[in-house]
Amino acid sequence: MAVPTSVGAAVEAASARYPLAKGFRPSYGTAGFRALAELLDSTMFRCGIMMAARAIKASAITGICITASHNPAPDNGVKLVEPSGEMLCQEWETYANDLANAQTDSDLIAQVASLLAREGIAAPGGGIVMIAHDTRPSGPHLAEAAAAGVRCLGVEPQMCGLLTTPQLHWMVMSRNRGQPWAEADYCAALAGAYQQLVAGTQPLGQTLYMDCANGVGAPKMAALAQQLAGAGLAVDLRNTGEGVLNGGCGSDFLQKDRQLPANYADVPAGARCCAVDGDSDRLMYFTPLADTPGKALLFDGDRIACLSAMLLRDLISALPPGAGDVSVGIIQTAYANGAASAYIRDNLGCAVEVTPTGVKYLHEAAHHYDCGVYFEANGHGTVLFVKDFLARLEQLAGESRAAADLLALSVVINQAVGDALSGILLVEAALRRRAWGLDQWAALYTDLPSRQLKVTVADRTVITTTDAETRCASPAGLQAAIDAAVAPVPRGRAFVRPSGTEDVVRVYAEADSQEAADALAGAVAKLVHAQAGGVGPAP
Ligand code: NG1
Ligand code: ZN
Repeated sequence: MAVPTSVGAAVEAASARYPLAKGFRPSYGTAGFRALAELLDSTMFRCGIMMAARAIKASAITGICITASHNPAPDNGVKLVEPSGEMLCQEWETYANDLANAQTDSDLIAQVASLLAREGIAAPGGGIVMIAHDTRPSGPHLAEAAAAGVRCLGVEPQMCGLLTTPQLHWMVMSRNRGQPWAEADYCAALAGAYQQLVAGTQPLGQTLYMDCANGVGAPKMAALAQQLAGAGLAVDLRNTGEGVLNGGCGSDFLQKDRQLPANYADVPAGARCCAVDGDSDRLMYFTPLADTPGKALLFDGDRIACLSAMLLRDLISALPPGAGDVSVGIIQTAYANGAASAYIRDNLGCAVEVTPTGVKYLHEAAHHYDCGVYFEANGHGTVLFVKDFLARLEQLAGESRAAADLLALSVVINQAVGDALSGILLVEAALRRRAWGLDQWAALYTDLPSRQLKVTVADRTVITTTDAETRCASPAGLQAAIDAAVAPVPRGRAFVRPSGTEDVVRVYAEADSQEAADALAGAVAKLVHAQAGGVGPAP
């Protein structure tokens, strides 16, 4: 397989500047590649080559976002954007791994040749790759490495600078659809649709305290908030970059520690607060607890899913008969709290579907419904509308406020990927339309106490799972042992799976009391350590 001479020469010339770090074996995980930033030059360069090929193949625009999301500041990573604005399709993940792991320049050229041949790409050129990064100091340099890769295929890299991950996805989606796609268009579209959704309702009246995780969400929410002036949404931005990215703040910190983030000491108990992660694709709401200072009551992705489903149900039930049947599905992972799943099934009467962890699976499943709501418990998710349903709504929008509002909802909530900024507008609109405070939202159901633990093992791939990761297929005997540990625990549930983003096995347990959940998680962690090659002392 011969690679076009110009491509081979360009790869060879540029690759020397972005060598594979010694001993580094990148692996495309749950959401792209992630590692210490200093290891990633070659990975970015090679992702640039691949996303250029993806753009040529589709005669369209693709995207590369340099971010390690909620990971610590010294890490970085990459999220890759399809022409549709969605995450890279799974068939191309293999190319990403093959390219990223090529050991020498000639291996790399051979891998590029093989990709081009398999995809039937005969000539370089065509398409655009949009490249953005989050606030990590390593971002601009790694974006340049990606751009160098893009140029090897004669494709134009477009440097977009600082963006949230979902903004880049939205821009790629909109641009390929021939719609206004600039960052200012994003703000205008979201703000305009939000105003439609809340028209005629009273502002909630209190300030929303937003923890920006010291990341890109801070400047981007500030820009969006300007467009929202007059819409009755007052936002007080905290952790806007003065501290460490994702350090002692952000949605991941809140979910894990259920502690108030840094710089919230003055925020009154009961106040409406939210937190995003380093690249603003995860969202948690929370409030300072009055009786346990320093602690927060969380409104996680499950609860956001419930609120979204309620808003959808309200609007769909108000549609005129011409709208026909509308299917609504809620997609969750095994990490969804059992109380949330029960509430959705029993009280909202919506279908609940469980997929493996990773938004790519949830996103795909959400396409099975006219309206597919998906949220991971960690706050990553969105609401997808199928095209045919949107077309029906457009026909009805002139005569039906509910149809117009559903259309507005499809604009407020990012149709490309989970988006914390658009999620904030969704939650705010849903609460405001019901004139609800956090109390009513909290009262929907009570979370079952849960506990997550990590176990380090020599090789986490010895653990394989089935049934959307709820059961362990190997090592033999582990699932039977977990079943035995769960059986006596009232409302007990537990599962284990290898992480796709960290070199650990994750353990999840829930039960009817915190003590029981902690004990069950501890017991299951011990089983994993004993039966799957635990490293270091037993948990
Ligand atoms: P892993 O490390 O595969 O569990 C974590 C999250 C996912 C997802 C990815 C990508 C949990 C338990 N897992 O994946 O939900 O968000 O990171 O960021 O929260
Ligand atoms: Zn993120």
